[in-house]
Amino acid sequence: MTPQRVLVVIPTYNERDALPPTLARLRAAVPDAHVLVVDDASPDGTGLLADELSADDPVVEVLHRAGKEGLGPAYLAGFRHGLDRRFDVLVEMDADASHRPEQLPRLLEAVERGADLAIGSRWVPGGRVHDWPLPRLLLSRAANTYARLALGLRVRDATAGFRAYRAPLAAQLVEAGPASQGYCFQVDMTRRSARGGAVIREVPIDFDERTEGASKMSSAIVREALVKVTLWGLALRSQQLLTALRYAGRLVSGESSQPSGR
Ligand SMILES: Nc1nc2c(ncn2[C@@H]2O[C@H](COP(=O)(O)OP(=O)(O)O)[C@@H](O)[C@H]2O)c(=O)[nH]1
Ligand SMILES: [Mg+2]
Repeated sequence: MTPQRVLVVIPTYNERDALPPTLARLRAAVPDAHVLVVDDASPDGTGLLADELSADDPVVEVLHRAGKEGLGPAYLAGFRHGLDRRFDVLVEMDADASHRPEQLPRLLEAVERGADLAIGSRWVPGGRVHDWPLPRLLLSRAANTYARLALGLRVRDATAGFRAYRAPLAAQLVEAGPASQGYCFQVDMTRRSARGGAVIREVPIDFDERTEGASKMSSAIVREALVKVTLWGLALRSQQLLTALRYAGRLVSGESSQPSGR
């Protein structure tokens, strides 16, 4: 099998202190992977710092965006960049080392074994979260339970942000465009991948609380997720209802067109 060309897309917003150690760990753990930092004009100068890191390392590139537009648009822009350059696998990874770069090979192996989407999962056996405050743990569990129920997903960690997409699936998702700005982008991508029949594998990972910088999670992000997941769930249920009604209608008309035998 020919080695896969891998692009790790790292979105950044004010990650000046977190990015350099994460990048160093990633380069050491998976030296063949290329890296694209997607920075939304971070006021703390993360973009400039990323340019400096990129100048010292030919496999590191930086995509500068005009302003903070959210995680979804940043990832889709990064994927587009990678697809144009014919990468085989597009990886999502946070800048704050919450995702251990040393565990990326697990995801790449799952893709190599046939997955279209490998998800680094906190909520399958073997997955762990380290040092997260209780409210964040509860939020993640609640969001995943709601997403699974509302959207009929089998995935245990639909909000996970450590992922590897095979290029054809990434291309489909990029073409469809973003339906979400915040972190529900991850649920959206999971939902669309599952609906399109993609092979999805969850791989257990360790998720570490960040030690540098601050989380960009906000109440607006939670609100968007709640509204969007509910709307997607309602759309799915009405579609299922329509399909059931059509099926029932066909059965009834099929029966009535049968000779009665009398
Ligand atoms: N480019 C870009 N990156 C973002 C944006 N919001 C969050 N990020 C990045 O997405 C990753 C995850 O964000 P983080 O705040 O750590 O989320 P948390 O782990 O759920 O608390 C980090 O690398 C952030 O810098 C955004 O609007 N634009
Ligand atoms: Mg984080």
